[in-house]
Amino acid sequence: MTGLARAGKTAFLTSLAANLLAMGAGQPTLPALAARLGGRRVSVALAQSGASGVPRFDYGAHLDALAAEPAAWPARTGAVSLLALDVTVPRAGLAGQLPPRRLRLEFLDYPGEWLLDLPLLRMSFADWSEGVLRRLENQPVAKDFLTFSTALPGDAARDEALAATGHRLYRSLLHRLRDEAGLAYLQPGRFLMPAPGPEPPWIGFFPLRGRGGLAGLLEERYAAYANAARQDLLSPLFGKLDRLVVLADLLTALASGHEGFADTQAALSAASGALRWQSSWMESVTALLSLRLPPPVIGRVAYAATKADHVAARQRGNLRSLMKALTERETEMASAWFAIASIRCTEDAAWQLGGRSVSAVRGRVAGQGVALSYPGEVPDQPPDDAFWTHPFFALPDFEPTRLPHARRAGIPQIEMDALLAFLLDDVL
Ligand SMILES: Nc1nc2c(ncn2[C@@H]2O[C@H](COP(=O)(O)OP(=O)(O)OP(=O)(O)O)[C@@H](O)[C@H]2O)c(=O)[nH]1
Ligand SMILES: [Mg+2]
Repeated sequence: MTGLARAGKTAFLTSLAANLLAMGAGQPTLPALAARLGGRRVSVALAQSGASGVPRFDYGAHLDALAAEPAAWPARTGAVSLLALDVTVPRAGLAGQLPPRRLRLEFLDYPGEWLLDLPLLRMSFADWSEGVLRRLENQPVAKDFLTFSTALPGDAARDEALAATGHRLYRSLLHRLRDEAGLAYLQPGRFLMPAPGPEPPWIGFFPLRGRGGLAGLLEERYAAYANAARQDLLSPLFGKLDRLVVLADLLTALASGHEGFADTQAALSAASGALRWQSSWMESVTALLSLRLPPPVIGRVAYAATKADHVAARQRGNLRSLMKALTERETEMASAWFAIASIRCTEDAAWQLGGRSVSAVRGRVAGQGVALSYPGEVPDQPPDDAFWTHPFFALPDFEPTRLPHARRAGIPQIEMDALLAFLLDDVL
């Protein structure tokens, strides 16, 4: 399960665990999944960590924070973690007499920052630098870094201190672009979300044009970085992935304006473009390197626009279509698109706006109490220039809905049940 920063990954996993556990206890939390099961009653339990080397997704802490008074959204995630559930499913139809099927469902919270490293694996340092430097040209916050890098002559000598300075400036720029400008298409991802453990020396690079000694040093480091990213993909953890959920917060991207939306669009397209070749690429390389059978390849992908509770039901079809228009690729993977809310915080409400009735939503907004919101008409295609003359209104920060009984009754959601029914269809 992956998505760009703030896409709603932690909320998704927390709600998924709470709702599957509650479903196992007989609660009607995931109707579409229950329909797919056709009356079979599953049992669900959090799996023991055993000898796993990956940190566990802290389901209990996230749920407690959401259920507390006042409720808190999860904090920003700092590392990869794994949610593992043991599920027992009675068999359907004639096989009903056989013992039930035991499944281990493992969901990896894969940082979106790292997803954006995939395109680097097949891109040269020069091409990557060119693309990054061009995207930075119009960024006011990039001034310090660009002043530094344009002052460097194309044949600058190989110099560790210069490399260190450039790296520091570039890395702090990436942080500002993410945290202040709200951008997502930022590479390399491990500069923002470092891999666990001490930082290797080859991390110290930055984008640079030219053919001198310094560019050579940076190119070597870039290659070492790409190699490490490749090794991570080949590790048993990632080699075992066989289905994927990609989350994106398109509503916030729409509200952030033309440039912000273009950034999200570029990031999504780079990431889903990389996934298209990932399966065949991984298959052949692993098979060659280790002379063993290729690992299972990703066979199912669910793409979901998140936080769909910010718009009324009538608009969610458009949101789903927009997600599809942004990510659809020719691929052998079974793909489906959704507009979900992991934690539904609003209800639909009619609202008189400028003399006409619009379908709005009503929820509790931090510091304001209950408020109505209508951000605008969601486009079903990437918006044209005319759209940006009447931009979206800012989205309110809804407080998490009150969940005093989340542990027993689950968490109200939108379309997460349909997403799970698709994702698990073959194993059910
Ligand atoms: N209304 C609403 N808001 C949501 C929902 N899911 C997430 N949010 C909002 O989006 C924010 C980010 O959600 P997270 O689940 O922390 O996102 P993330 O992808 O894990 O973020 P990082 O770990 O920082 O990359 C939350 O703090 C909420 O404000 C939802 O289903 N409904
Ligand atoms: Mg998170």
